Amino acid sequence: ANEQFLADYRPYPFDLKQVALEFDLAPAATRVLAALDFQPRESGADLVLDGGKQIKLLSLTIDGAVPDAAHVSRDDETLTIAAAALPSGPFRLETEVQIDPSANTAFEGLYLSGGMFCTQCEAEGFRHITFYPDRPDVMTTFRVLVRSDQPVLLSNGNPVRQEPGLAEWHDPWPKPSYLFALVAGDLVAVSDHFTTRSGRDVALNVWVRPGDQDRAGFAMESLIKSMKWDEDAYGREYDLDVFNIVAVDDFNMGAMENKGLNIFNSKLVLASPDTATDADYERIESVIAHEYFHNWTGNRITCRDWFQLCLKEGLTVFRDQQFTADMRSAAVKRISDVQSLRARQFREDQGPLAHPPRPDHYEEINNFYTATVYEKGAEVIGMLKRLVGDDGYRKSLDLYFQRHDGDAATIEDWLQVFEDATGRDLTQFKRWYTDAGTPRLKMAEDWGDGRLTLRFTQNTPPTPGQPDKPARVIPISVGLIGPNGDEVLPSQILEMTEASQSFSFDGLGARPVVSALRGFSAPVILEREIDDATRAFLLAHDSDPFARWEAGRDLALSALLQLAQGNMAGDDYIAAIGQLIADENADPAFRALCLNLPSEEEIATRLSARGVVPDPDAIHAARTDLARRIAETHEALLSNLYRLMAVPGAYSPDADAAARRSLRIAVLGLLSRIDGGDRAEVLFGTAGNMTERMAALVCLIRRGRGQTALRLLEEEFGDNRLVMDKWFMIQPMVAPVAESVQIAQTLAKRKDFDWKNPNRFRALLGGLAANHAGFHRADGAGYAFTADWLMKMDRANPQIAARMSTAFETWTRYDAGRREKALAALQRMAAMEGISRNLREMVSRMIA
Ligand code: HT7
Ligand code: ZN
Repeated sequence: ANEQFLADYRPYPFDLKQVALEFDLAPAATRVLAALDFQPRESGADLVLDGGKQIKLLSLTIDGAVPDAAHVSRDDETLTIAAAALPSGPFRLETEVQIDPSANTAFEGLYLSGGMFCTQCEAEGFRHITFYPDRPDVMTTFRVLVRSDQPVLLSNGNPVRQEPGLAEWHDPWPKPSYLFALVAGDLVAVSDHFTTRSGRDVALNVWVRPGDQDRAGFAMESLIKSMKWDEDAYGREYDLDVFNIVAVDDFNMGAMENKGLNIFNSKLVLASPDTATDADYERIESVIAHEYFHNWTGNRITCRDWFQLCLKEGLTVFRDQQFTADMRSAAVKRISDVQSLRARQFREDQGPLAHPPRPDHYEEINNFYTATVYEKGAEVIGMLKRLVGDDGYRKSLDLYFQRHDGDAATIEDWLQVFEDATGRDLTQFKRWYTDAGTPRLKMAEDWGDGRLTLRFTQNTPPTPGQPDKPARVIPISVGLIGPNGDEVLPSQILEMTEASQSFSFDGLGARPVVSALRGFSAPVILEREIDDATRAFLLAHDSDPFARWEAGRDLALSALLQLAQGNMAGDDYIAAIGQLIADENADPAFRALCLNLPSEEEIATRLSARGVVPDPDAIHAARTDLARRIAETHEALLSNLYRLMAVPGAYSPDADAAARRSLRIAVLGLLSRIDGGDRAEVLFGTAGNMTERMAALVCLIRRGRGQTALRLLEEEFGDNRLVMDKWFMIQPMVAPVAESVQIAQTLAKRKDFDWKNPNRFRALLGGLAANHAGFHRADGAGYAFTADWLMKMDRANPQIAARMSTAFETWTRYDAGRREKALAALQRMAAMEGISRNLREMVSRMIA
């Protein structure tokens, strides 16, 4: 194993003063000339450069002279020049290498996507381009010359020269190699400009393939909003003359924040009403913002090493969440973020892949771009803000930018800034960064003589490598509601620091109802003794939208958990939800969130947290049954709402229209359980937007009536990759349990199942994995099918295979029969000859 440890960090023994690169682009034989100006920081150190074995070294000189061959050595991952061959002062290392972008199916380094050259260098892609100290704490300025017959030639920074067949770029901001980017292709731009608050005029371009221009306007609008927001909310201004965004079809993740040249998965740029859903639009807006915000939190201040990844990712996610909250509904955004945290991060934290936001060891860094690093990293910052207050947060961030601009920083630096700006001791708080696992927070109440006492105890179950968990600081936001529904104590933060701690409230007339963990003030699992009547009371009266939604959620879950274990339940929930449906004052998006039942995966997670082995088939049946009963009980109300929420006029992706559609779709989902799918069929045929057509399609497939709609969609959009990705995903995802694997198998045989394209692969395999009962089929067919494809993908693209292997991360919670089959699939992958480091690390952590 090639384990890396945080404790082994040593600074690089050379400063890199500047870099000049020259690219002669050719699909199978690209030449790269690199001139690196080094200055030794200590004497006697060998110069170790990262560089993969697929790089062909053509020449190497030091200050123009070829060193003695005995002083130059290579292994599979590095090139070393012995100290004996190096001058004691500054020197220039020049290399010429040849690489083959056309053979690069891993999409790391320089590769081809649809005939266009592009790069992906985070985390360690630059080492596939040339020999280099490929680590984030080596920062320098880059000058880049590109020769190619492609019409558009882009790199980081500002343009210096543009001629047919040649372009030169200079990036004045020192940066690590992971932020390097180059694009060469037949592209057209949607252009605009932005004037920064100090008056700098910035040219903005969103580059797409010819023909896609009319789907790039929303991305441009989102960019301009992001630039303005970062000035207003954080005082951060853009710092180059140009900001380029390029959309590419083959991309391992969502997008990449390369300095001045962001590269995006085309699904996060291209949108038109007939091809993209409201959720797509919202995601585009937030990812454009996320990558733009990295310019300060990631690029100007980067990470010292990859263990510090959450320094840039947690903070940038937190910032993009704030942005979306400001652009749309803050309450709805918070609820959706918590939903996705629970679905992805809590799931990770409760299984064999649990790790802290700042891990202290890894084998393959690409396996640590996780929900824990990103989403929990953002939650930790939210808690910090709650503890130091809005002013303290602003002061700390100002100090962070002032003190660390140009640095490769650490979590210690980050916390020190908060300590210095606010005077607070964050020693205990740091455990949120270093400890894995989701704390369980128990709350009990004592009442008497007008005094309410809340007794809290915290306990975090062991996670791999961390058996004992000391108590953490937990900010618990609490409000009290009187029996008539009025708030008797507005939200306040209780700061829990001990394993057990009590907080009292005096002078209360009547016993209030406690609204706890308002706004989801800490990423914990709250356990409290509460009956369904109190939950229904909170759902009706809580002034905190998150807590109100949570009460409804708990009510639904309480019913579903009973139903999944064969007991009758659900009447309280059905009655309470009826009141909410009828509440015309409530935001439609909020009502939609309350109407959507918890997913089967979430029900399974809750059951297993209570020590019950989840039965995927029973869970599926329970959820189907409850949805049908809601529809039967409230048919008249729902039908009325379905009509009322129709959005007249031309489609607009704005938050209000999207909110109405989201409620209408939630209602359709319920009504289609009892109308045989008739409304869905009408909507599919008449809707002028992809949001409603997709929602209708889901209902039709669920009713076994999806064939015509699927055929129509294929006829209309067969040559649109992004729509066809949806088409590939939805079928295995919504298919009845007994058919899901077979449907996936049939789809995988199609000519347009271009499996090397990450979006297409994720659509099909991710669609199946999202069908809880289908993936966890008792006969193990879901596991076997997935394992076969992961092994195939691993040979082409290890990053994608490893990421998708997380479908198995919950395998230990199921019954013995399923466990045996899942383990067999994992073992088959582990035994694969030539397995990548990426997949091997994931599989072995899951088996351990
Ligand atoms: N910082 C980036 C993370 C990333 C990535 C992006 C695309 C392809 C491969 C990648 N590896 C790591 C994206 C972000 O978080 O903003
Ligand atoms: Zn990011």
